[in-house]
Order: sequence, then C-alpha cells, then structure tokens
Amino acid sequence: MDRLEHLRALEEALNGASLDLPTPRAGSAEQIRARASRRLADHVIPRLESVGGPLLAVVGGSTGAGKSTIVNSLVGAQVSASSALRPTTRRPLLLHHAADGPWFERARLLPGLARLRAAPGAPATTGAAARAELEMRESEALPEGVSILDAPDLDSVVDSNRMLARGLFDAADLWVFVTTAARYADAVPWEVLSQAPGRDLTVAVVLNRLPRGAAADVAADLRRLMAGAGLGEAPLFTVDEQPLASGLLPGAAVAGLRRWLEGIGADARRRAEIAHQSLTGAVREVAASVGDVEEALAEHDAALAAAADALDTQVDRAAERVSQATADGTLLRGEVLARWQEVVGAADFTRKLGSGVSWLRDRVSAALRGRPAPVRPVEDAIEAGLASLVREELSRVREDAESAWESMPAVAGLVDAAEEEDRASLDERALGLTREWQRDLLALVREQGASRRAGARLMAVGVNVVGVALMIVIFASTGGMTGAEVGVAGATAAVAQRLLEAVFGDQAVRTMAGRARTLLLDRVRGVLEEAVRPLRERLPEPSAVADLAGRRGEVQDDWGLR
Ligand SMILES: Nc1nc2c(ncn2[C@@H]2O[C@H](COP(=O)(O)OP(=O)(O)OP(=O)(O)O)[C@@H](O)[C@H]2O)c(=O)[nH]1
Ligand SMILES: [Mg+2]
Repeated sequence: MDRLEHLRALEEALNGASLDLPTPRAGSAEQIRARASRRLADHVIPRLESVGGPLLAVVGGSTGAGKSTIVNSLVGAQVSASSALRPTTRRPLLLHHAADGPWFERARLLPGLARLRAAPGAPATTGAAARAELEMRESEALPEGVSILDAPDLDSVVDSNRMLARGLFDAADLWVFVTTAARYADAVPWEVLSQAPGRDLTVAVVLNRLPRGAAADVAADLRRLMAGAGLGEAPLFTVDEQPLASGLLPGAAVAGLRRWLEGIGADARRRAEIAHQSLTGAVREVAASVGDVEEALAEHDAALAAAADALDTQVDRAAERVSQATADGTLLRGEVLARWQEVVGAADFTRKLGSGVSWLRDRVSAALRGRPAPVRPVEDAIEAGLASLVREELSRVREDAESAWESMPAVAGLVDAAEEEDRASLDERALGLTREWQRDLLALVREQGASRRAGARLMAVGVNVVGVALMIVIFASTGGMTGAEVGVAGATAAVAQRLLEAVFGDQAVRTMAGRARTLLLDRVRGVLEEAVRPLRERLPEPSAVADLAGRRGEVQDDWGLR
C-alpha cells in the first residue's frame, strides 16, 4: 500500500476506534481522536489525492479584529460581510484565483463543509450558523497558487464558530493571524498561534487598528510576544487605524500583506515547500495524537476486561456456594428426610438393610403398592429445596454483580441501563433447572440400568425411587456426612447409598453420582451466567487498539516519523 492508502486506513481505524466507557481519559481522548480523524479528512488526504493545488492561507483571529475587512481590502471588494455585530463571520469564505478553480472542484478539501458557490459580483452574506458551509468565490485580485479563507473567530462565544475556526486552521498551509492594538495579547488566539512552529507552519501576523503615535511601541511589544512563541521569523504587517471607504481600507494599508502573498504565489518551489511542510507537520501531529488515543483505548479495554472479570468472579462465587450447599447436607432437611423415610420405611430400616436387596425391594415395592406414588413427595421436596437455593443465588449473583460494577466508575453507569428480570421469571428459571436436572438424573439411572442384571433390580425398586436415592447421595456426599458424626441426614443418605449400591454396585454409583453432580453444576453455572447476561450485554466491544497502532506505524514509517 502507498502513503495515501495507509493514511486512509489510519483514518478508517480512527473512525472505528470506540471509546464507549467513561474512563478517565475517554473525554479528552475522544476529542483528540475526532480532531486527528478530521485533519486527515479535511487536509492531509485531499492534499495527497490532488497534489499541486493552491496553498490555503487561513485568515484567523479574534472577533472584530478586522479579518473580513482585511480580506475585503485585499481583493478590493466587499465579498465578506463585516459589521459591528460580534461575531459577524459564521460561514467561512474561500477566495481563489480563477485558474485554481478546477483544482478546488476536484479536491475534497474540508469535505464536511457544503460548498456554496457565489458569483464574483454577488453581495456578501454572513451565512446561517445552522449548516456547515463553505462559500467559494473567484477573485482576480488574488495571485494564482494562493487562496485565502476568511474564517470565523477563533475564540468565539459561539461554540460552532470556535470549532469551525480551529478546524480551518488545522487545514491551513499558511496562517494569516489578524489582531489589533487592543487585543494582541489575548490568551486564546496565542494558544492557537503558538502551535504553528511545532507544525512548521508559515505564519504572517497583521496588527490592525494601530492608533497613531502608539504604533512603534505596540508593534515592538507584539514582536517580543511573537519571538517568545517561536514566531520571531514571521512577517508582521501593521495597519494604522483609519476611516474605511465603503467598508474597505485603502490598498496601501494592506499592500505589505498582498506583496507577501504574491511573493509566495510567484515562487513555485517555495509553494511546494510550504505545502510539504504543512502536510508533514499535520501527519506528525496526527500520528502523535493517535498514540494518545491508543493509550486511552488500552485503558478502555482494561476497564472492559475488569468489568467482565467482575461478572465471572460473581458467577464463580455463586456457583461455589451452590456447589457447597448441594454437597453438605443442607438440602437434606426436614421435608426431604421425612418423605424419604416414608419411602424406605421407618428408622429401623437401616438396621435391616443388611439382609440385602431382596428385602429392600420387597419393602420398597410394598410401599409403592401401599401408597400410589410415595416417591413423588420426596421428589417435590427435593425440587423445592434445590429450586429455592438456586433462586436465591440467581438474585444474589445479579445483586453482587451490580454492586461490583457500581464500584467501577467505567461501568457504573451501565447498571441502570441493564434490563431487570422479574421475580416470576427467576422462579421459573430456578424451577426449570431443577426439573431438567431431575430428568438428567432419570436418564442416567436408566442408562446405568441398561445391563440385564441392574435392569431387573432397577425395575424392582423403581426408576424414580432410585433417582431420588441418587439425589440424596449427591446432596450428602462430600460434606462431612460420614463416620461417627452421621446424624439423621447421614443415616438417611447411607440408606440411599446402600440402595444404589445394591442395584448398581458401588463403582457404578460413584461414577453416576459424579456425573449427576457435574450435570447439576453445569446447569447451575448456565443459569447464573444467564442472570448476569443483561449486564454483560451492556458491555461494548473491545476497541481495535492493535489495529490502530498498526496503522499508525505504517504511516510513521512512510513519513520517516519513527
Ligand atoms: N475604522 C476602522 N474600522 C475597522 C477596521 N477594521 C475593522 N473595522 C470595523 O470593525 C468591525 C469588525 O470588523 P470585521 O472585519 O467584521 O471583523 P472580523 O475580524 O471579521 O470579525 P468576525 O467576523 O466577527 O470574527 C467592523 O465594523 C469593521 O468595519 C479599520 O481598520 N478601521
Ligand atoms: Mg469576519
């Protein structure tokens, strides 16, 4: 790719660089990004696309300094509105020699401004502030090769004026800075003007409205300021205070400025040099700005990653809590135990378990015959316990995730925007999980009972009873439910364990319990993740910072800026 393509790619990368989170640098970085992108589009790219065009001399300064009056006087006609109202100029006016017209037709300089062509003799208008426009006019009074742009005021109270004026300065090859005896030390225009040397920009200063008598002193003071700002070499043109004739200064008052412009226009080599300097200066500054934007993007992406991590952490913690509570007997309380004991028959059942599976089968079958669906109440009790545990964690994980984000300034604002889930849907999700897992379990049991031997026993005891036994074993399994400490829950779990072992054998029971537990925890993770999903969805995409850095590197290489 060539220089131009690299610059276009950089512009595209800049336009795509999103700074969506309010990180500390986001605000300033967004402005830097917008300005860098605009400079490429307004000036650098169009200049490279259509080489050899006339220079653009932007006339800038404070409102009322007499910019429009100077421009009118240069061309000897009232082409730009000047008035006692501040600010007057809203719409920039570009004046060029007729011979340079075709270049301006071709080049897409300042593409954000709608072109408005005024006939050479048409009266001046100020333009509406609402639309970003650039008025173009031919003028035979200007030298070929140098165009002049009368800009809105640099330090305007009108935001759009100020932004526009700075954007125009960014697109300039030459700056003609107009100030007055009264205002030459104003801070704001100097802040802009002092950027010129760093950009190798060619500058001329016009000191307007010099009161007779004070001319020498004021001019000397201004020269001192200019030297301090690195503009000691720039020409200074002074214009005495004098009455205007039809709004214009006499030709002699602006003769120095005109000669300077004509000198540049007549010297093709100098013109090419000035154009090259302004271009290189702009590319250098843009590349440096892109570096700043990259830093902000890296900060943005780090904040993004931290926010995503915070969600992961809360999901992990909630999953861990569920994992604990489903393994330490917490779920084997009251209702579950009571109902399970009804299934396997009173407390003395444990004692008789030694007599083997046939007894157990008889006991359970009898129970099944005696009461139509004695296993159903245990299933319901387990379902209720598990569902309420999960339900609680679903609310909590969302709340914890929200408080984690609230303490992170970059994403605190996203919390309110995230969609809230109603209680009913959380209830439903928790219950849904429980039922799906119960189905998983029954499928596991059936699968395990596929062998002939186990199958017969499974049939005898009943798939649902075995399924319930499996749940009980899982809920009691790893948490201190063994040994001397065995309480009612432990004893009950032991019965379930024995029952399962009698049906499948102990190795198969271990495998099954392990698989069932994994299935449960996977499902739990799924619903927990779902609970924080509305937050996760609010997170913007990571920025393409690496891409931007790559594009900047290409441009820097092209321009020898590394
Ligand atoms: N007598 C006299 N009046 C001047 C001179 N220069 C400017 N003025 C007046 O000062 C006022 C402001 O001049 P403009 O040329 O509109 O000033 P500007 O810098 O273009 O101002 P904005 O467009 O608002 O940024 C107008 O009323 C001019 O007629 C001058 O040298 N002598
Ligand atoms: Mg003006």
